[in-house]
Amino acid sequence: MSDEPQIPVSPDDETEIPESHPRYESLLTRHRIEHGVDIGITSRQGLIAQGRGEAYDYLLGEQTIESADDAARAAAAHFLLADQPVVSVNGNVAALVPGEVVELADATGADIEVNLFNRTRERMEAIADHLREHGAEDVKGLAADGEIPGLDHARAKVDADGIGSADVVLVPLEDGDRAQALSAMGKTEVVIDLNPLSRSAQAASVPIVDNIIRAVPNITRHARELRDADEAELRAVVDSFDAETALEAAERAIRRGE
Ligand code: PTJ
Repeated sequence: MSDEPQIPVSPDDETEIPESHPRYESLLTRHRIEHGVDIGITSRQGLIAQGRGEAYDYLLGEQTIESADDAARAAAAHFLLADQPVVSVNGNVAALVPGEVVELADATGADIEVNLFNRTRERMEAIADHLREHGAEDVKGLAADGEIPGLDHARAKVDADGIGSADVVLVPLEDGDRAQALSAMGKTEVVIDLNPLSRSAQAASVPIVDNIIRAVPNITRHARELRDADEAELRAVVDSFDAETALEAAERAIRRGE
């Protein structure tokens, strides 16, 4: 019999993956995505997206590199400075970090909005329910009474009082055209994407090149640390971050292991 752990069938059994396993985090992540597909919140394409992300994570050493930590701190400062920050949630995000998204929203006063590429009423509702089960009080996205100009697919549908009027939006794990369209609307965009060359990462004001399962709790940790900072301190954190430098550092880490 192999030494590999048996992958459990439900997140309730996550403890069946021994934490000592060298690929514990990766196995846990796969398991959550698989479960997300089983319960109808993650699309099958989400499995492919996860595989792509994993390859980059492997090359990063499955750790948060320094430039990603700087980016997470800048993201936290942006959230705390914002009038109306929103965390956008798709099927992968809902499967991987539902509770962590709720904690981030609580720590920063952000709204949570479901926004899907493969949008169906059933998936929208299942994701909103899943987030509520993890403690979310108000989940936006179902009104869909606003629109992001210049996009001809379902991701253009937003809530007018959510992403539609937000000044800072966290956009994790997606392809780049919405990221670019949100930038064109003048919004500050924080992107989480393990691929520093993706269009979303390239379009972001703050690209966080890290696995979402590490990045979201890390933004929350920084937000809690910065909670008592005044506006000048928060602006200094924002101003000291340079997106291009962070993307170059991530690419070097991936290509050359630096
Ligand atoms: O739920 P839906 O219908 O909105 O669809 C969501 C997916 C993810 C299927 C859709 O947005 C998609 O196809 O995305 P892409 O074009 O595959 O892009 C996903 C990006 O996220 C890629 O650049 C991956 O490298 C990256 N990625 C994947 N998993 C992770 C990740 N980045 C951070 N953490 C991860 N765990």
